[in-house]
Amino acid sequence: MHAWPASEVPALPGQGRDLRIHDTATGGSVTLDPGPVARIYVCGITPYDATHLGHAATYNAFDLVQRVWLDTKRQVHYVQNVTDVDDPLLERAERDGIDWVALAEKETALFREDMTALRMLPPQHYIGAVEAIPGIVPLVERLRDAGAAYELEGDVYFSVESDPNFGTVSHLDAATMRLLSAERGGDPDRPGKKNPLDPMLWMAAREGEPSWDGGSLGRGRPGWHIECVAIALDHLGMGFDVQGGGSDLAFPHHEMGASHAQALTGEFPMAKAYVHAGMVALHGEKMSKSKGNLVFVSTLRQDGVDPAAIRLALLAHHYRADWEWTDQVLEDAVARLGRWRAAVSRPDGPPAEALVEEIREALAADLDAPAALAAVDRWAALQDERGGTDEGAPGVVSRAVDALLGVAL
Ligand code: 5CA
Ligand code: ZN
Repeated sequence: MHAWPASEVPALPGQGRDLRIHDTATGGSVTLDPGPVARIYVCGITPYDATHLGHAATYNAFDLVQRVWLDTKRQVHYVQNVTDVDDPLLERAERDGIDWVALAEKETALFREDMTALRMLPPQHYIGAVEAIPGIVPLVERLRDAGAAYELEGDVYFSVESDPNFGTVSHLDAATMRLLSAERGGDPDRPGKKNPLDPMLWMAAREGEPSWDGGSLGRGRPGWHIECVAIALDHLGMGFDVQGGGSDLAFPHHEMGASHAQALTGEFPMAKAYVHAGMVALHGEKMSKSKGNLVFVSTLRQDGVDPAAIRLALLAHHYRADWEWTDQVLEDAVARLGRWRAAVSRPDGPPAEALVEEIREALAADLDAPAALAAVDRWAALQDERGGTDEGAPGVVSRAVDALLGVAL
């Protein structure tokens, strides 16, 4: 699949900082030390509805990760998937009486537009589940042949007991895992499974549903977790730097994915850090396509809201916090954008070097975007109150805000 166009990332004077980030697996902060090419996999959308502010907040967090790396003059190898066949997509297409392929294409196209407008850097490999199937089938066959997977009425399940490190991403107790598994696409109550938590790797063809040739597995379609593993291993290999997603993906999705990969390769861990963004709520509840309490990026854009203001609204919250979208959040962001634009529209101003360092320091410390915004606010206030004599300083600030925060002033 094609991704979306990249906005340019200006180079900044001085030295970028290495990223310290919270890793769900260790429960603490890790300083990442990627080689010259940092490797990141971020779980993509299931395209059955438009991009909402919760999605955008999560992608914003991983965009910042990349901007910090780029500032250290590293290259970034970024991979993202599109879950373009799965139960929720098929169910929505059925409910609305439309073709599931057309629905997925339409929503993926809108996602690309939203990401472009928000200046999110595109992945080098943007891969759909359907196009990944030829790579998924041999992985499932290998897991089965190694005894890490088993068949149940034609479906193939992964045996969580085959990975000695199962549980080390999310560290949840058995009861919580069972509950979350039922809520998030698993089937813990299906009779005949070796362990209720075992996730499906390959679903045998169902009447009226799309299916693909699965070689010795028979016709069917892939499970959700193996989709991301196949794509990540194909394009990044084991031991990549960051696997990212919202906190609702820690279990079962990232836990199961790590186990699949570890059982396949005998290596540990799949990712050096598992990084999770908090959940954005609307009217007191997590924004979710299934509940329908959504504010879409595309609706705001159509209403004439500047995408830079949407981005500032996201950046005003720490990526790990759960927070609530309100009209006030957007109004504050619009006002801030106005203040910043006025401050950089003069040829000279207060010195910019210290501000660039403050933004770098804030982001390197577990992506503290709110602290970065506060630093820019202080510079803009100084410019407004007293101005400054540093020629070109506003240009430096403008480039730093663009390069490190993805906001074009
Ligand atoms: N296709 C899978 C991942 S392989 C999936 O979870 N798709 S999704 O469309 O449901 O979500 C896309 C991303 O947005 C995921 O990282 C998810 O954790 C995140 N996300 C979903 N809802 C919210 C929310 N309310 N707040 C923050 N992030 C969210
Ligand atoms: Zn995923």
